[in-house]
Amino acid sequence: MTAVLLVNLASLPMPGNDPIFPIGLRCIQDALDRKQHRTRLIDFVEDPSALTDLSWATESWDVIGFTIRNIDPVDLSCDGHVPHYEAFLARLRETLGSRRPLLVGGGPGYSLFGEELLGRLGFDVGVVGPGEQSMLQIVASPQKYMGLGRNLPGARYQGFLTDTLDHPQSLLTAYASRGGAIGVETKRKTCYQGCVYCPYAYISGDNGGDLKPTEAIAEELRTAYASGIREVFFTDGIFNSELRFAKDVVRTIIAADLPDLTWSAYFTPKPFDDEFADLLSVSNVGPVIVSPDSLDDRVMRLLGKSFDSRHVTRFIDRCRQRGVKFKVSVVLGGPGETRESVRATARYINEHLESEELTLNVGYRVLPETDMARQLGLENAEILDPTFHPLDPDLFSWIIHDLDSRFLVTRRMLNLMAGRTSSRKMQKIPLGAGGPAMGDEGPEYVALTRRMLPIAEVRSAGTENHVRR
Ligand code: B12
Ligand code: SF4
Repeated sequence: MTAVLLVNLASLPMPGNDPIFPIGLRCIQDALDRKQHRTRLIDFVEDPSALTDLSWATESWDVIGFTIRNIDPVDLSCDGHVPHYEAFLARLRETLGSRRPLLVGGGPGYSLFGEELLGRLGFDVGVVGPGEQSMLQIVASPQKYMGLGRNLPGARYQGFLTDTLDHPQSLLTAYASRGGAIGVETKRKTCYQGCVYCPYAYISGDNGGDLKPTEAIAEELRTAYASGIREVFFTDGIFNSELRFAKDVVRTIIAADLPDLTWSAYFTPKPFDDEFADLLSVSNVGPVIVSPDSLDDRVMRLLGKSFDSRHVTRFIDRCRQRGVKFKVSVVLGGPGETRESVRATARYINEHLESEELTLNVGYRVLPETDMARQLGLENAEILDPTFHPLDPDLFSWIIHDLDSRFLVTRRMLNLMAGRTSSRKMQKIPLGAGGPAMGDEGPEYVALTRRMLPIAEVRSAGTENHVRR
């Protein structure tokens, strides 16, 4: 039996971070518990005092695992989280003194920048991708991994198909009281689409294409419901990428008959048929979220979308006919965005959507292992700080000019203004630094970046380095 402490770094108070239930770390803990290891999970939402008093770290732990969910909030106006992780790890090391448990990193954000974070945070070993199997391997003989300085690939985990998660009541209550949804997985199967900015296939690693048996999904929903959870988010990259299975899951939700339980997920408008829309309409689904990102067909193609604006219109019609609530997510300022494409997207929005049906953002975060990073010729180390695809500085004015006034509500206007201000202050990574880049008509730089100082330097410089949304 190994003593393993698991720390949810995603629950640290950081500007732009609004913590959500730590589903990934709970998967790791559940796998370890089933093999009779001694575990404890530290979460600063559940126990805020654990942030000031780090004495929990000084018990006799063999291994300390850290989950890093987000690198930054993927928002033009927000700072990155990495300096906060560094500052916390420095404090923790100080508290540990001469004690030397094995330090292990993992999580979706960690997986993206595994090599960079391993060094910067001083972990002995990390896991890129689904972590249960590798973590079991590590805790079986921690000494083998001490000072390894390398990441292990994640691996398929058989327990995903057989086990159901039963989360600790106090952790559930802490997050339920904040009003957010808890995550539930239905499958470990990489999305078949190839959006140029999307790193999901890389993060998911070797996920074997496993579909969770619907009985296990029902069991997990019932258990969470019994603990007071009334909102669930299915964490699949795309919930209905396997339409037949998605229908089975929705039938399972309906059959579970859990009054007031609402749920949501990321959907795609294709495949999406009448039968699926019928099922959704009686399943108490919350907003059905689709992400065409643009509503200009040329830009959608450049983004790598496998559907076009006609599919979005059919999706909207199906939802409206059945009173199913939906949200269309649009992110302007990506590859090929021009004055005309912004006009076309705004025209579509004006003609088809109500204000509350639109999620609007500006700026594409360039992430590792994506076509976008490759097209811009940027290395991972260059994009650890918040880094965005080049965008025309006039983009913000075009949006305000083109959208009907009913879409220009205060919150959206504030976001646009914050984005404009931040993008003007960001540094430009010059052409040549990253390779081929934009061609003749593109801007004179490869990407916009917000270079982050270590927290200690920010404080000693006496500056407020954080722009809040
Ligand atoms: C579902 C999802 C959401 C849902 C979450 C719903 C919920 N209540 O859980 C919603 C829509 C709310 C959401 C919001 C956001 N998300 Co999100 N989300 C995802 C998504 C698609 C799946 C995450 C998930 O839960 N997977 C299932 C769990 C079980 O897997 P997991 O957490 O990865 O854990 C496994 C491994 O990572 C590993 N592991 C985890 N911890 C540890 C620890 C150790 C020690 C080890 C060894 C292994 C290990 O093992 C686990 C089990 O196999 C990912 C993309 C992806 N494909 O991963 C993005 C992703 C995690 N999100 C991301 C971001 C940025 C956000 C937002 C900031 C977006 C925004 N601007 O609002 C917010 C932040 C929310 C928050 N406060 O943390 C980024 C994070 C990386 C980054 N760029 O910084 C991702 C990777 C997507 C992307 N754009 O690249 N998100
Ligand atoms: S549809 Fe979603 S999950 Fe699939 S590649 Fe595109 S952005 Fe990624």
